[in-house]
Amino acid sequence: MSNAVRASGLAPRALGLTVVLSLILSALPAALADGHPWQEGVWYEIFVRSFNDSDGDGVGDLQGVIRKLPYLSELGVSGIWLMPIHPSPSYHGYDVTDYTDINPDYGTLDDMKELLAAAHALGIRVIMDFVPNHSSSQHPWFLASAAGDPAYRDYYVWHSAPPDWRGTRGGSAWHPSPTGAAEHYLGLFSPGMPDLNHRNPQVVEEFKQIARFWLELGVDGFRVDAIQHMIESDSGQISNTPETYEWVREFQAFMHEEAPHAFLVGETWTEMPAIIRYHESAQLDMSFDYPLWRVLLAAIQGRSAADLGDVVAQAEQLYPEDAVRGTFISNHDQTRPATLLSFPRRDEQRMKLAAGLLLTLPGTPFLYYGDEIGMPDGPGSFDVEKRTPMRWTEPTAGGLFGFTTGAPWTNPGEVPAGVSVEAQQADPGSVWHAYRRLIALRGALPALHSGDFTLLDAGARAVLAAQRSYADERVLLLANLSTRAVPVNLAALGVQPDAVTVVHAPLEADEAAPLPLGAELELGALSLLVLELR
Ligand SMILES: [Ca+2]
Ligand SMILES: [Ca+2]
Repeated sequence: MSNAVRASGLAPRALGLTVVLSLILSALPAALADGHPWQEGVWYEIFVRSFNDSDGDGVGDLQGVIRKLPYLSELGVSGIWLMPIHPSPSYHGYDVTDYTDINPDYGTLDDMKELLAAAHALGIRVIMDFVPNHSSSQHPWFLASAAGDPAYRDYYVWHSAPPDWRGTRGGSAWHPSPTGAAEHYLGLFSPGMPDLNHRNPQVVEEFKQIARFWLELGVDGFRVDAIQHMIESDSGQISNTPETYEWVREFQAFMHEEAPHAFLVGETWTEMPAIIRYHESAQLDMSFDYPLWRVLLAAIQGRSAADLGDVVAQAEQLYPEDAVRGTFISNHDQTRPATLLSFPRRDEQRMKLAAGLLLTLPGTPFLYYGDEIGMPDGPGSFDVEKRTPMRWTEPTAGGLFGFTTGAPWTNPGEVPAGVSVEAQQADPGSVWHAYRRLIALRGALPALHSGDFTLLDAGARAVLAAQRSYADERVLLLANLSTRAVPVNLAALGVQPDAVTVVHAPLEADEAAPLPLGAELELGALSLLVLELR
């Protein structure tokens, strides 16, 4: 398999895709009849720099990821999303200087081919971050554009008297030319990230070629960074413009033609109506469900399921039926649940409940590396603290923790004992084991990964009650978000107690809860039950 995938990277386009596709079809699990294979599993976001260092230089790398694929398989994930792995002047990589190469800190194209082959052999798909909205200000395209090279001049947006547009962080969206010329360029995120001009068909074509390059290498799709900011309107609207929807529609059509097995997931960091339009108007394969992220964590913090239930029910109604939502409770831009939910002290039960909701509600879940062990944010308050090195072992006397044999590239901060893969795997009651049980349960019950959702009224604000069903399979979800036990009457939810065939308590070390239940059951504090019904 390794050799075949390696060869396909250099083969003519059609041949390469055929080879890669047939390998994928043989190695990766098939989907239920009405779904896509990529929507049924659980995905895992990896910041390569912080995941696992294979050579002791203190920086995580692709060989480090390859060595941890069996770990991911054991956890049960069926796909990984690699944050940017291209050459870049920044630590995070969202300002790319070469879109078809690998950051030398992380390895080589051969390492990437090896990673793809090894992941596919384990049934793990691989998607990459794709950053078409902006490049690095060090990208040769931008340097040529700034210097006035006619071939690249229109790759970016220049203005001699720029209008008063605000960028994503509130300051001016325009920055003075690095050449000292009396003109400004557009950079919505920062001066180091000039926006590419996707009104220029040559730029659009460049990104199709880049996507083709990685698809031929064997990647299974892309997470599209800053998707809502692709094209600004003349009036200064910087998000969700008609031109941006059109760009997404065209790029999706290209992707489907080029690689039917692959998919796009967009960083749709916006409100529900705008996200829905990416499905309705642009046929986006998958959006990220930012509304659910907000309401799910707020529900756990506020100990009330009311808004959470309403938002999920509303989403079920309003999204087109074939729209796929990528759900998450954390990513590289957000405070980790272990930090957010551990006030004033570490609260693993809350972390498990957040995971339990994520993995039983509708959508395709994306986990963020480290959340499965309840890893908190680092010591400061910048974005880098959400991206600190993975804790593989309990700290040694020398302060090592399995990430590197050298000095980590960033200060990992103090972390309490027990927050490591080693310690969490040794404790059946840990956050890690709850994730593992939840992922397995979700995989075993099509109602959980592909079923519909009907909100029920349990008569208590702290309790989320819902039925999920797929074909003739029915499950009842019961989650108690409060810190007190709450009685729940099954008959009042329309469920006869003798209809319950199996009770799962996946947050608990002893996951098989006792049968039979009476008409009234007591739902423990911060607990989740999944009841299979006949
Ligand atoms: Ca390294
Ligand atoms: Ca833009």
